[in-house]
Amino acid sequence: MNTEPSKTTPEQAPEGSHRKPGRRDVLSFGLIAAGAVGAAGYFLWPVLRQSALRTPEATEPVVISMSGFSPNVLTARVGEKVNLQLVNKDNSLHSDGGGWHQFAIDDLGLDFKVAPLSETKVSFTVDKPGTYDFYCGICCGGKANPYMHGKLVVEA
Ligand SMILES: [Cu+2]
Repeated sequence: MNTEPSKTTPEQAPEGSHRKPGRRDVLSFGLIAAGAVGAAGYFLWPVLRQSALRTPEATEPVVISMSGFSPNVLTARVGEKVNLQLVNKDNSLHSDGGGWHQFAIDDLGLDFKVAPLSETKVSFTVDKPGTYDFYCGICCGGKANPYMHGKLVVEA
């Protein structure tokens, strides 16, 4: 009969590896989870707050500011003229880009710039269906800033 009190044997895991999660573990898990959710939200927010527009013939206002494009999803049809009124609500006191904004689509060779507190009408036609990324590369980290992007969906 073995009456020895239990002793650590080589097969047993070293002390500590099987401990129950303490307050610190729960806390750091919470912080990591909150950070992950926050980061996901940061990158998803431009997608989640998407508001689609539009009718092809009308001139649609697209307001551009430091917080992005509104609306940030545009739809059009192949071969139909897309008419946009780009509205820049920021003034020239913005140190980041001097208040200028841009509406650029690399794949279509489009690059429109809008001066501070001004508007400009632009139009273009797309002859290939697809989803095109538009962006402003002037302010707030430029193209790398997920807020300064939108998409143009062109249907056949
Ligand atoms: Cu901008």
